[in-house]
Amino acid sequence: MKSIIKTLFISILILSCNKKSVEVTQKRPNIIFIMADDHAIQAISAYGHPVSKLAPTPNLDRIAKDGAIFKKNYVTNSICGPSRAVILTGKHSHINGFRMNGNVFDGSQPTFPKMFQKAGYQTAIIGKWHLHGYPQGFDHWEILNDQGNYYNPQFIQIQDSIHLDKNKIDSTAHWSTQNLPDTLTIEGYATDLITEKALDFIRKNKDKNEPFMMMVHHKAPHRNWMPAIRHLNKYDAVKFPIPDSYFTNHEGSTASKEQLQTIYEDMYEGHDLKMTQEKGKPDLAHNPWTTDFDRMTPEQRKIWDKAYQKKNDDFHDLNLSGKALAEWKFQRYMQDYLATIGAIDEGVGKILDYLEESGLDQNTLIVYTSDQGFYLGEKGFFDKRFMYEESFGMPLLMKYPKEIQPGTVVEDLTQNLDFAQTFLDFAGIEIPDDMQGKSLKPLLVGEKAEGKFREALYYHYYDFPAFHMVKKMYGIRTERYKLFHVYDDIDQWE
Ligand code: SGN
Ligand code: CA
Repeated sequence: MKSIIKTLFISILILSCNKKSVEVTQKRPNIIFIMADDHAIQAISAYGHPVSKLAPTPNLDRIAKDGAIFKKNYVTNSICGPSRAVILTGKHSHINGFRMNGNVFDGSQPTFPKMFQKAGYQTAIIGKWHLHGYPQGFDHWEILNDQGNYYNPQFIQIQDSIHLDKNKIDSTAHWSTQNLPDTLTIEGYATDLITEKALDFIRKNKDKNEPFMMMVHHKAPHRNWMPAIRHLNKYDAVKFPIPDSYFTNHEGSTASKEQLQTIYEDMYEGHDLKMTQEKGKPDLAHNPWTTDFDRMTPEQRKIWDKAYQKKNDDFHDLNLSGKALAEWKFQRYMQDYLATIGAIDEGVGKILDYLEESGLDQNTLIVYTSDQGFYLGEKGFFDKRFMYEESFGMPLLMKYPKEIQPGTVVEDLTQNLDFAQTFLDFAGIEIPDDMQGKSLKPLLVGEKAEGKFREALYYHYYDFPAFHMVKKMYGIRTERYKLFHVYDDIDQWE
């Protein structure tokens, strides 16, 4: 009798322990972090900008509608690699060491994916990495070669490292992006391939006991804005509103006067604007980099040329110059830029649909953002780097039905610096003291403390002299004011 009671007691104990551990693992949300490259706030219809009304993003808007939209989210340093390093570490550029694109990320430092991995999550990164050195803290990674290509891109996985210089394969490896074998090329369109790889990862992990944390990093809508085959004529018939500041003379800003990122002065007519040399022929105008077009298969190239032929021929007939040409270039830029977002929106839709069908949506925090903001012709610009709102601002949408009320609008000052802490907080993983952001969870679950969430934001851009020649600047933004100092090359406050 005594031993029966003992067995019974032990069985109950084991059962209740198992139940508890199941509950604990189930409680921890999956995290899907989707980040585009250079996706402007103006180009997400949930934000309501006139441009986005002509090129809506219904699937991205689903995240905002069913979850939260951040209206004042900002980057700490408006350039690709640095933004990614801040997101991974929760630390400013001068602390994580990655100040500009050419730097090498010190992969041995603590990052939030490493913390998730240690806490038992399955972790993955798919798509653009751009930090040089191999990703660490991920159970699975498939990264684009450097900036990646729109058509038939190359993906590198851990097993492919044998193709690279063995001496350089360590935590701070700056791998050569030259001479990668053709075997790494996957035929298809980058955005679609990344979406499919992300769906594969979810399918493989959906029934596992451990939750997953996956980072999905698109190449689009990065320069040189090559839309998917099915979207080559998507916006041909649309006239986008030209910003009032398109022809500004940059009064009071030497840095703005001296940049090299003006649509009508600095874009390459072939590479960026896909303009042809003469009517009736597909040969591109001046084109310093042909690689993006050379990567296409002959079939892809044929469809591409056919899709652009009429619009390019029409352009030659117009015989434009001066202001009219500058305005034509704006329209071509917008049509291509926004068409590349078409495939992102569709891909996000596929992921949202799959989460809903599989029932995973309830326990998944899904995030959509971009590595920084971008100019769509404001001040005549494309690209980013400045501390003006268009490139300093960063879109941010989050959905997690269990804890975030649909239609949540966050107006507080937030930053990419906060992402790591936010994800750790939602997953119940300890947040290291030396991270410099703040968890955004209280703003999302209605537990905001009295007073301002944050008094001010700090910004610092270091990448000069470099592509586009935007000078170094640091600054501060509060709810009401912004002040920045352009230094090194000149000494000017704005
Ligand atoms: C490339 C682009 C630039 C862009 C940088 C950085 N030129 O050099 O226009 O500013 O990347 O972008 S391209 O024609 O080669 O695409 S970032 O998003 O990676 O920081
Ligand atoms: Ca970028």
